[in-house]
Amino acid sequence: MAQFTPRVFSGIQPSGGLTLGNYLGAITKFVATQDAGTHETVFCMVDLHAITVPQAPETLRHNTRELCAGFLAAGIDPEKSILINQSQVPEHAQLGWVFNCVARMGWMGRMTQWKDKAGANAEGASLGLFAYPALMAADILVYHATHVPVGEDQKQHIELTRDIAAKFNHDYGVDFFPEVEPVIEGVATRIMSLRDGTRKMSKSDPVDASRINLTDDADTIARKFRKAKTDPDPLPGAPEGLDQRPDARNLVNIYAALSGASVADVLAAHDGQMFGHFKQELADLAVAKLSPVSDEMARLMRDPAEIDRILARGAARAREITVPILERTYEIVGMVR
Ligand code: AQP
Repeated sequence: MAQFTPRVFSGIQPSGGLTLGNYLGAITKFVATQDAGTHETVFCMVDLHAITVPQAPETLRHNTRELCAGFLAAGIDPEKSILINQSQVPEHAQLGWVFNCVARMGWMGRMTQWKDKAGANAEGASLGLFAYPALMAADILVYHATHVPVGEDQKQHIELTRDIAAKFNHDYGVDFFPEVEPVIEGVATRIMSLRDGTRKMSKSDPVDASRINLTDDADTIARKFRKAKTDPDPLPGAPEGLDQRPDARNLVNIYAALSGASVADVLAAHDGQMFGHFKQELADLAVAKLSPVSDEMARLMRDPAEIDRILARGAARAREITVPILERTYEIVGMVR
């Protein structure tokens, strides 16, 4: 087995503003991984993925810069990590094409995200939405990344990435692409909608009250938590008391993730409390944690040229890794170089 440099890759789509789900499920973990210093780290705004569903061009450009501001404000250091926008590193799309020819239609058709997003209208969905996981595999493997921190919803795509790497290696008789490992840890792997505890909190949910946006002000955050769906029972004293209570569980999970405490400790401290009171505490905690991040995002957004400079430099650093890996891939496949 070839030896690979321990390297982390992960990305977020600029398909809307950042949500509390992206923040807790992804960005805070990215920052922790970067700061641990055990792996090289590459973080990406995946704008090519965003256009698998319609995006207004100016909104996409704004969201991409705002997402970059979110990464920086949360603690991603562009000197320590490689911070990039996907379309500025063309090898992602180039390897994506090779992987379109490795992945099988049947594999793609089984992806739950495809089924959820295409819904009943698969005929009208874009080809890009169907092929999304092959491009995602390329995003990861064009860096020979070994670990991918993600939320629970992306686990199936990482498994597909492993299948694509294994099929490529097998078909061409090489040991070229690594077996990537998903890293799905902590209580925040799946933050749910504030309006329906059985659905994921999502930046493209048409109902704004279903999510906390990182750009929401303190009043909006408090109002959204106040109106969050719960049941009439008080908080239980132990995690088993949250069984069959998805909305209640979600709020407790969010509290635990924001405070750094375990779910058991949060429940022990709030045993028997009514949700009205708990929601107020949760809102205060969320505002205390998120407002420094959103203030810094707003500051960074006042200088978009600086954001563009950071992304250009990130792309140049990224290509030192991606160009040789793509060149070698083309050689293996039989392209004249
Ligand atoms: N609700 C969530 N809880 C925990 N983690 C989440 N992630 C997203 N939502 C939650 C994690 O954030 C990273 C980036 O996700 P993405 O933007 O690439 O796509 P997504 O998972 O499809 O996120 P959204 O917000 O739901 O976007 P849209 O609405 O455009 O589809 C991933 O690591 C993801 O697990």
